[in-house]
Amino acid sequence: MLNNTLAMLPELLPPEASTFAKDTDSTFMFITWVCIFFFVLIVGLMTYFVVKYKRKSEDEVTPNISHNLFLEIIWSVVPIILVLFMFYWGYVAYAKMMDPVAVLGEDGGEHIDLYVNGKQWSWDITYPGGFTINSKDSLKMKNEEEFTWSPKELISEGKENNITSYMTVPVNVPVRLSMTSNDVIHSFAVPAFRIKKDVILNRNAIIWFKATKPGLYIYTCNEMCGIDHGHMIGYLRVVEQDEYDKFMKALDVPLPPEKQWAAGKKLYLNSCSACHSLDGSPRVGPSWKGLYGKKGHKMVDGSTVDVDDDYIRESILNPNAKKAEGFGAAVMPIQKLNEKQLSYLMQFIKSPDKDPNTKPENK
Ligand code: HEC
Ligand SMILES: [Cu+2]
Repeated sequence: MLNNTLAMLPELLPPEASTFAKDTDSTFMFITWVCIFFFVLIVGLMTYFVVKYKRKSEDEVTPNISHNLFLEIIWSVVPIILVLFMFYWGYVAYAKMMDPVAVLGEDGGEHIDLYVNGKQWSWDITYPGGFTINSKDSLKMKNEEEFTWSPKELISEGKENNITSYMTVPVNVPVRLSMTSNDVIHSFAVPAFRIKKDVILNRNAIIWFKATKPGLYIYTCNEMCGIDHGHMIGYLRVVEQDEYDKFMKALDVPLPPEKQWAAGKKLYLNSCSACHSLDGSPRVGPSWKGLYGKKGHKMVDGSTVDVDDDYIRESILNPNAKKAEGFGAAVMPIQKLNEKQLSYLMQFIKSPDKDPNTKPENK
């Protein structure tokens, strides 16, 4: 009851919109009430003593009290127990945030992977399928009219509030954010979800959440990262599943041709380069140097193939169907790629040294 009264004070706490919010808030409320209790007790007693033991006459002498063992034990042991209890409570809530099982449930289940890129000074959000929404082309989508919300209105409202980034997730579905930074340390925080994690160059920070209430929330950068740090605010829309599906469909516009090879290269660097070199040296798998178009490419079973689109496609989708000579024992893991990603990768594999779309330099 008291908790509710306190939480009703305007803006003291943001809405509770994720599965983590309750635990964080109960810890926070417990600590707040302990503080209030001791504040009242200490300041109250102090005021009372000030009045009661005020010097009554000029020659009154302060009695010399050295200590009181009983009181000292009480005021040491009680706070220790309280603080340990706060630690335990907070730790249990924190451990849940770090443990995917707590979000996904024992039997695993589906989740959504989003990629978050912090940079001075905005956030880029990359959705499954490789479509990135950044501050420049926020919500540039087809079929806008199909939505129950208006992307255009959201953006114009966002602009007024210095919003530079937009994220959309479905309600009640676990979401995993893989986050990294292009430059300095940022920190990704969603107050309504009670989540926050530092985002650091060359590191991949993971955070999970499950939103529980549809609505419009904000995310911010919580690490002072430069002059426009305050502009790293984004709108986070939590929507019903069918609305999310519509949104993903609307995002499903292929990259312009001049960006496809570069997207393929990025996929290569992220997912394939550990096992495939471009310079002819074998790694876990064969090098891609001179691979495309090769005639009579030898397989472990003695057969040969001509390397064309179909062979590459099969090698990626069903890696163990045909194995290149010399790599019979090595296993290529199945790659989860969609059609668009496959076509970008294909362009890169065909011409790993050079983007065929770039015009020859006239020197
Ligand atoms: C863990 C290591 C590993 C990763 C990661 C990996 N591969 Fe492979 N790949 C292999 C191995 C081993 C082979 C050869 C055996 C086979 O075909 O299964 C191979 C073969 C291939 C071939 C056929 C090459 C040839 O000379 O016949 C293609 C094409 C290929 N991989 C594409 C990819 C793509 C695209 C990715 C990234 C999306 C990728 N691989 C990621 C290990 C890997
Ligand atoms: Cu920042």
